Amino acid sequence: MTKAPREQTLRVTVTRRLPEAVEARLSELFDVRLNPEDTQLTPTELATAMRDSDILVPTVTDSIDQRLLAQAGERLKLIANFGAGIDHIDVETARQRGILVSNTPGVLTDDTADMTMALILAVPRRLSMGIDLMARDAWTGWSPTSLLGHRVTGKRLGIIGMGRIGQAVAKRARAFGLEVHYHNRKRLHASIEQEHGATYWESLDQMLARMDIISVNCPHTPATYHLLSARRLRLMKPTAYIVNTARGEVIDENALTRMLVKGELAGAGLDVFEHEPSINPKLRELETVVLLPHMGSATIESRLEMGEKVMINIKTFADGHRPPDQVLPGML
Ligand code: 8YV
Repeated sequence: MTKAPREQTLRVTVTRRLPEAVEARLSELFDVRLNPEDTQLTPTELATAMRDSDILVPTVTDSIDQRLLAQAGERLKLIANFGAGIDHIDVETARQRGILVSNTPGVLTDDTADMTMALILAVPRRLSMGIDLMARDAWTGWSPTSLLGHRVTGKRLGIIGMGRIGQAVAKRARAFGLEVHYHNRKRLHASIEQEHGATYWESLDQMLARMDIISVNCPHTPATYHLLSARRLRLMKPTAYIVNTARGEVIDENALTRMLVKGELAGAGLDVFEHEPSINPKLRELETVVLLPHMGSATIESRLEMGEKVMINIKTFADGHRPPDQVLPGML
């Protein structure tokens, strides 16, 4: 077990601004370096932080790769990520260097599932077109044939990744009368399938071909990079919709955009992108698409609870134990 330095002297560097209450508590507990300007640290600044700190608290916007980890100082012992996804951290290299990694699972499940559901409703019901019409003061009055979308109730939803968030989406989807289907690395226990009324598809290809709506809820790992490749996207029905609140890298964004432009898919709701904050500019021109700026877990409640988890992970580590949310290589 990696030995933690004495708590009072622990230097913790937080890469982005966090809610005031979290920063205040962190400052009471540790020798904290904050980032009040909230500007993303450059690789050089990150390297400095990793040289001079015992603990780093990064977010999804910091890429902690092999090259950076090679420059980490002897004193860096824990990377306590503020976030659930850890695809921006090279966990294996960290492990080799004796640096533990922890994350904040569970506390953003409901908020992310809510946002997924919001997109599942928004895309087929053309919410963004209605909002745009009102914002431009272009509404000329009700008409029986204007802004017609498609009914959500009764449609088949295929969830890719039936972990915490996938299951929380299933729960919501059922309440909206959707038929729940899923694909997962491992089949869930029969009692959980029953609880969600969910049908398991071992073959992702076969599920894709039969669904009306696909929701991506799996983590981004080497195995899920471009899981929805051009080939797989072409398996979907042209009337189908796709929603992604997980990670942009799971979908080949350019292939998806090309299909949406040609009308080979009915629409998409995207909260995450392959090269955030850049997006394929053609996506912005499409009426069939709802775009959000990675705000799936953006509630004050979730951010406070994420902060709470980060502090528990650091404190437990400082007390000489393994952080409760330690992430091991290949775990996600
Ligand atoms: C967080 C997320 O806001 O936790 C995650 O994996 O994708 C987001 O919802 C972000 O990661 C904070 O670092």
